[in-house]
Amino acid sequence: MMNRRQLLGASAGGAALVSTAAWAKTSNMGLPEAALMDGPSTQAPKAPDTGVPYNPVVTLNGWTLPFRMNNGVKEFHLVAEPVERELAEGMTAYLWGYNGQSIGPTIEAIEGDRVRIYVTNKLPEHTSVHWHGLILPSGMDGVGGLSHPGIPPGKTFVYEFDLVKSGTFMYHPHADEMVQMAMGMMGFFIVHPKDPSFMPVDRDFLIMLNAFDIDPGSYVPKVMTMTDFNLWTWNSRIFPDIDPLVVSKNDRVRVRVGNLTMTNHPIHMHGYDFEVTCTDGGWVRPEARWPEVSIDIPVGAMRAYEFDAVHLGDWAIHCHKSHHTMNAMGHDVPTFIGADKSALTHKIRLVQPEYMPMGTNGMAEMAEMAMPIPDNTVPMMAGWGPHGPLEMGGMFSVVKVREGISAGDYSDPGWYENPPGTEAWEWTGALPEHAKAESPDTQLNPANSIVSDRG
Ligand SMILES: [Cu+2]
Repeated sequence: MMNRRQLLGASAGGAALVSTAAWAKTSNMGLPEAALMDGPSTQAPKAPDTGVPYNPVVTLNGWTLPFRMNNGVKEFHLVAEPVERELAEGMTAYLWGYNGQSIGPTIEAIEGDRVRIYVTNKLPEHTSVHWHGLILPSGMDGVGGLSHPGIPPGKTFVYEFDLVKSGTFMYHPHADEMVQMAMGMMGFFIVHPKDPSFMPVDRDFLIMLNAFDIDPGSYVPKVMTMTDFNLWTWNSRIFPDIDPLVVSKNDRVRVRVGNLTMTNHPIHMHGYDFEVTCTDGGWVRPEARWPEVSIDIPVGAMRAYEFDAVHLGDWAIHCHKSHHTMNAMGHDVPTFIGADKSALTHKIRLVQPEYMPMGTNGMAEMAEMAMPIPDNTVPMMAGWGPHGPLEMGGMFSVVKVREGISAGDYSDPGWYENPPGTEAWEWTGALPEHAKAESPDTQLNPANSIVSDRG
């Protein structure tokens, strides 16, 4: 079993596993230690020190739950509790999660393992844990009131079952589900094949799609929201603070994506075509796979895809619903494209001299503007790349494929430098008549050409 010190040594980022005296006490009474994570940085994968070898998964901005062996049973301890999660630098949310964070820690085990999972409820209401996609006895399925009574506040229940198949699964409450999932309670459950030669990969990334509705300046999600969320997150984290997917050239890479929001998300990755190789129902047989560059992740489902990382570069990976790559301030804003707001701006400035009209030439100016924003929120589209603003937020990250990255190294290699002659350049020669604009202003605003009285 890995002890706390070994885990600290294995962690990659600034965050560290911490433990509390309270848990040391319960540990003496026979429960496994309930590890706690205090920050949002991606933790280095945990290579197994027992059983058959497997290549551990990497939970972006997350971590893997330690376990102990007890007479051949793999024991874990989840604690359902209120947590503070940094969604991005400058924005913290008061969520519910597991073991100190939302999303909860990833559970990793091996096909054929028997697992015993202690679940302690430190929430103010009952909860349960449903093991999504796993084949198990009915009474272990975690539907509060159906499989077993809800776990009352302050109590610990024990789930125990055999992992009869490998694959990509998740866990979440099945008790006051609307509230508990809107508050951030969810995690991955990855079961590695007992045959290490079955579909091995070099890098195995986990992304859980989730969403919150948190007003700028506030901290607690509005749990009644059904569709109109304003923060679209991966593993309870938003771009530009979602860590990159760091890959060494020629690695075989798997990306596993789960969706616990109320809408589908077409996940699009640039630079590659890939094949869907696994769903939460199991592995896809080779003859049943087909090529894609976007994969729609339905609500309450998981998809894993694989590719060989042969193309060097910085490749965007994002949800293709463009509103899902925006942060909180991108909503409820009227469209002004082509509108002449100069007269209105003049009037507003008489009473509000700092007023800035926005959106006339599109909204990209929002990304560059250093506009004051309320406490505890983030700009609508924020990330900066090597060539300027990315104008992205929410569900976006970058796959960084480089030569010679060591196995197990997930540290950010910085921006890719395009080799000479391989980057789009500015044409400075003559233009055909139709392509010429009278001035940059009319070029940007077709509507201006029909506004005859523009000043
Ligand atoms: Cu989306």
